[in-house]
Amino acid sequence: MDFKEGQYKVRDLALADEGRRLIDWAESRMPVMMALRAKYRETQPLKGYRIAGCLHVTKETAVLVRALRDAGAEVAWSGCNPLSTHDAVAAALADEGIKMYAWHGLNTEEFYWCIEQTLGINPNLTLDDGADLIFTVHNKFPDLVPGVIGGTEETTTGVHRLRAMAADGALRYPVIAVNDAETKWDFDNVYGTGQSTLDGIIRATSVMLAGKNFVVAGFGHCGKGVALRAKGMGANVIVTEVKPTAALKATLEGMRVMEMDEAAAQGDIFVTATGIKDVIVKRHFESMKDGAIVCNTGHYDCEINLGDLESLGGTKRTIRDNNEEYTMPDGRRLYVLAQGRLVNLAAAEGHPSEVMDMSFANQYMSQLRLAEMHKSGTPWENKVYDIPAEQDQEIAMVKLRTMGIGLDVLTPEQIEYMDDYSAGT
Ligand code: 9W1
Repeated sequence: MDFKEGQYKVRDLALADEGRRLIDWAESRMPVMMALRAKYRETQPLKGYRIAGCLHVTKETAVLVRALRDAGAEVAWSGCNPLSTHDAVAAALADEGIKMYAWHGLNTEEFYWCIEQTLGINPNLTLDDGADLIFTVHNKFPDLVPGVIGGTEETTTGVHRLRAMAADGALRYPVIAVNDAETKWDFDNVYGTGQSTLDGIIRATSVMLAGKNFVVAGFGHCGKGVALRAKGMGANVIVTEVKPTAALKATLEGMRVMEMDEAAAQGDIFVTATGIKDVIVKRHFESMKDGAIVCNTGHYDCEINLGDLESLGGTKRTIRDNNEEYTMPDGRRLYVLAQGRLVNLAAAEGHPSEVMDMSFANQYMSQLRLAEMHKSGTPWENKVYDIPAEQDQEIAMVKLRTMGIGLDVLTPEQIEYMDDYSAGT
């Protein structure tokens, strides 16, 4: 471990060069962040601001960190998940002077120790993925609250909890809900999860998707992303659902919709993406075909009931990383990927950089908004704020421009026509 008091604690600083190459690669895929970084390097809107961040230490996050620093901020960072920290990335950022406290596989005590170290900069802005930093400031370091202008939160769960906190009058500084931006949740869930889930399945199995019966449980945003990508790879997609409108959408997308009890016997590959537990249980394992592959990209590891699978009394062996074979007493072999945990994170690398580009542009612009609010001298209320709708359009427009895609513009006559209510339709 490399530790310098008040500066960093990372696995191994010697990994910095490897980390820099990965971050440079991510930069080449994140044009919106790079445009924002170049723009605000000039005007330094974050000069004098101290940001404590708690978010997965990945090559994409490093691009966000560099952009915050280049806008003038002093930045201290910890990871928000014990397993998502990329040690080479952490080393590179520490080497660049970011106060970095993160390493892969730290325990719970170390996790909170890292968060507390970042609070040592006496932050006036917080940046969260899961709200651990906001909670730590509120519960353990209330003396810091008066100095904090506001915070930003990345996730659905975090935003939900912060809204509950605000409703109880317990939230003590304003927070912007980054998650609720359309350019965040819609693209993360559909295109991020869609690609990374297939990526994880392929890395763990090298299986061919074309011609397979590919069962997707749940046709929410994540399920839809997975189903569309699988279809594009030539699979026969079967969707299972509990919600009538979702089932109807899947049907009209050309997918077969049926009960899991029926799909279980037909599927070659199963992906759960429902957010609820016990989607695949004992009776499903009992009717699956020899060779069936089962994995989850939904809510943690409870969607596939592995206890049920173990209870069928077969034998188990590891085929390769993230791929375990269960041989049933009747000789059928079933394959479980990543032990039923999120296959897109465990067996692949999370969302592609191109998707994180937009999520992090929302984080970045929200931090700027908090600093602007502070400079204008009109403080906000202690509640959860939404991203302005114009910010979504702005981010999407920059993304399109960097992709070389042009848009038509409404003429004044067209706008007048749209708004006209004098002559009927
Ligand atoms: N976030 N940069 C694992 C990611 C764990 C993870 C998690 C992402 C990114 C969903 C954020 C093994 C990156 C992250 C790589 C990796 C997430 C949990 C990103 C996808 C969300 C619980 N949640 N995310 N890249 N681990 O992709 O910051 O590889």
